[in-house]
Amino acid sequence: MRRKICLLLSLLLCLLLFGCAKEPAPEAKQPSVVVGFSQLGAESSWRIANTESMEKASKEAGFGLMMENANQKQEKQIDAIRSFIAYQVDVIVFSPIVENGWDNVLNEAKKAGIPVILMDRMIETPDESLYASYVGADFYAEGKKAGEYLIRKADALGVDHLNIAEICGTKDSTPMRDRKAGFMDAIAGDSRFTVIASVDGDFLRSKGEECALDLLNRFGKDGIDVIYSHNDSMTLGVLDILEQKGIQPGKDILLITVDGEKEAVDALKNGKINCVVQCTPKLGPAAMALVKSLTSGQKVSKVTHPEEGVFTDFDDLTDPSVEGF
Ligand code: GZL
Repeated sequence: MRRKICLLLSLLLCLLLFGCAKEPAPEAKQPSVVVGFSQLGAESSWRIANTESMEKASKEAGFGLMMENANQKQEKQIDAIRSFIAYQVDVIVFSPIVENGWDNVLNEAKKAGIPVILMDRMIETPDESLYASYVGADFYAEGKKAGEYLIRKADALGVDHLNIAEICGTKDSTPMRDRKAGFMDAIAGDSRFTVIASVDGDFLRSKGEECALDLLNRFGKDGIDVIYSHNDSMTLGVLDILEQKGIQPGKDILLITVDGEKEAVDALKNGKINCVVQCTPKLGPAAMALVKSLTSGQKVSKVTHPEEGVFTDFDDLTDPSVEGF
């Protein structure tokens, strides 16, 4: 009897040990392609929407995404690129916060055989082989659209002269350099316009407020007719200050801005902003299409610009196509 019980117990033990052994979990499917993405920060709604676009597009493409946020520090972007090289990602995508200072680290990526895609911002380099492609706005065209709007507005108002204050984005960044250049070239030679100041707002709403206070202290509300601001975040900061001072934005002082975020387009619809030049943050799909081409050994174009428009107070703002991101 004792033998039978022992036999039964051993049988039970075997069942417990081996019967419960599940099939080994299938290896979690590793992505076929891994992208190292160095994002420059989270300074504006535009930047946050851009990050979301990259995350969504990489997921839809089935690519792994290693993202590092540099919080507006170039050295952190350089460190992130070095970590992507060490990890041997398939492609590096990055938005250079400023145009200069990238050649060394991009040469390291080149030596490692990792292609680099510039997204949203350009670099200044004598060696164009350091990057495979640029996908992002034509900032010069955006600045020109802003200037061309102002000419049209001055014609419509029949004014003899307008004092313009410019609030600039991050110093030495591509959007700052080219939005300035496009705007100034558009209004150049028109004697109705005087640019009385160009101040640094670093694309931040808080600095937009500071710039507005500084400009009002220097020139008074009657000394400024137009504020041209390189992005909506700074413009919305300006708008808050003008209203606090009892100044009617869009009427006492014309506001021209770039990006096209919802809050700015809504302010345009409410007559508080006069012109919103579009700059789409939704670059993720185009960036991932470039990744796919590069990892399939296909040639890619050196520059890809998205379609972008402009909304102004001359438009039918009830049209559903007039909307922000
Ligand atoms: C433009 C982008 C700029 C946005 C700002 O493509 O680089 O940076 O205009 C953002 O809102 O901070």
